[in-house]
This record gives sequence, C-alpha cells and structure tokens, in this order.
Amino acid sequence: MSEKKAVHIEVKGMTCQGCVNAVTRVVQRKDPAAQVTVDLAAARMDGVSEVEPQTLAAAITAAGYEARVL
Ligand SMILES: [Cu+2]
Repeated sequence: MSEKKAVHIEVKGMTCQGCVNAVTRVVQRKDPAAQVTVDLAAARMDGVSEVEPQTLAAAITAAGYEARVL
C-alpha cells in the first residue's frame, strides 16, 4: 500500500461532539488505518492517512460539512 501522508483539512459546520464523531467516522470508512484528530473549536482535522487529503475532504463534504484541504 501507499505511504501515510500528513493530512490537514479545514472542516466548517461542526457544532458538537456528534459532528466530530461523524467526521471521524467518514474518514475511517475511507481509510480504517487513518490516524486523525478532529478539533471542533479550531474547525480542522489533522493526522495521517494513506488516502489522498482531497479524497477525504470530498467525503467529509458529502457528509454535509464544508471541508477544504489546507
Ligand atoms: Cu453536531
């Protein structure tokens, strides 16, 4: 498999811990081995994943949030 790459994504539209969990689940569905931290207050997600950041951002957007690769 490909190597893990750093992921930095701005995630707008999260309002509670449920949103944080939802975003985390979306990412883990794309890459079960992803190691990411979602920060509600900072509106961002940081970590490492084998999946392209752009792909993760698209999945987060599809889940109803506003994601942008940083
Ligand atoms: Cu929420």
